[in-house]
Amino acid sequence: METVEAYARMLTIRFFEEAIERLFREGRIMGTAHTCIGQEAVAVGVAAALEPQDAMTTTHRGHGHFLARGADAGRAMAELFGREPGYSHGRGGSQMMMDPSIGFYGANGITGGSIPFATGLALDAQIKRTGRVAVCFFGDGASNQGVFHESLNIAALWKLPVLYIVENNGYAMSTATRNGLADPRIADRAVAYGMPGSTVNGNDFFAVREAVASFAAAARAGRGPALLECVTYRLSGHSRGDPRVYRTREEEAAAWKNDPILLLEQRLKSEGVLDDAAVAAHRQAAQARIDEAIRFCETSSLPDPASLRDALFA
Ligand SMILES: Cc1ncc(C[n+]2csc(CCOP(=O)(O)OP(=O)(O)O)c2C)c(N)n1
Ligand SMILES: [Mg+2]
Repeated sequence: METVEAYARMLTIRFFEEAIERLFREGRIMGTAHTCIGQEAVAVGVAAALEPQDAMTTTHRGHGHFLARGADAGRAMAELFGREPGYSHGRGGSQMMMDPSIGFYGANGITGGSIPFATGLALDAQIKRTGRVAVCFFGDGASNQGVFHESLNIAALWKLPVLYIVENNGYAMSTATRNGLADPRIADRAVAYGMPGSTVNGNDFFAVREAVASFAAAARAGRGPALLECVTYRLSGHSRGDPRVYRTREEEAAAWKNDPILLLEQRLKSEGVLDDAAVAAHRQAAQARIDEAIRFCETSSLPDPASLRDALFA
């Protein structure tokens, strides 16, 4: 993915998430959602380093990963609106989106739930020799789940082509990482399984893309899995309506200074890739894509009640 395209995708994610938060406040969408404002460079940095045949799984905070992978913003938003064109025909909502045609094997409401899925996808790739690499996202909180350790062990043992991307965004719900992790350096856990692990600035698109490209090349060459820790900050609340009483507004203001979109804009401007007018035009175009997505949702039909029992397996 070209850098300017990556920048445009980060803007789409940002404005998508801001729109979702606004639509909830206005009572125009139901349920809940976990937005990823502040974490866009992780999503796009990872997606930019992958090949079309690669596979991705995500978490409860997955809109950004899905859009980074190439999902249609209108159809993703339609899922939140409960409309028929949504990725799960409006039946699932925020945490139930997938599209295997773009190598996206789903969000997951179970903390850590995406980790074994990606491990299984990597086993499939290894057995069938497809050259595919599987990538999963999960949070700092999820890295304490037993399934994290089970998955990394088997993936290392069998040299599976899977990349474990932990988004260390400072919090698991209201628990700050300093209160939830015995050792805050999550990447160091890779040592226990004899796989490479490293930590990058997750707000730096280039750092993320470079690290993933190198780990993906090794995995594709049969050298097995890796653990990449992307240190970032969840500028959003945990989920809809989070009053954020567990941290100060001063802390948030400091974190906004490291907004990954601003950092990328500064870099692209300093390198002469974009000027102020181009930045404004990109921002306007991304906002127009989101406004169009909302219009699409509001004019789309709701699922037919007669189809209520379709795709039920219980
Ligand atoms: C198995 C399980 N336990 C608890 C929860 C409730 N829960 C939802 S999100 C979350 C925190 C996850 O934190 P982290 O992994 O850091 O991801 P982040 O929300 O920061 O993206 C928890 C505990 C859950 N969904 N699933
Ligand atoms: Mg977290």
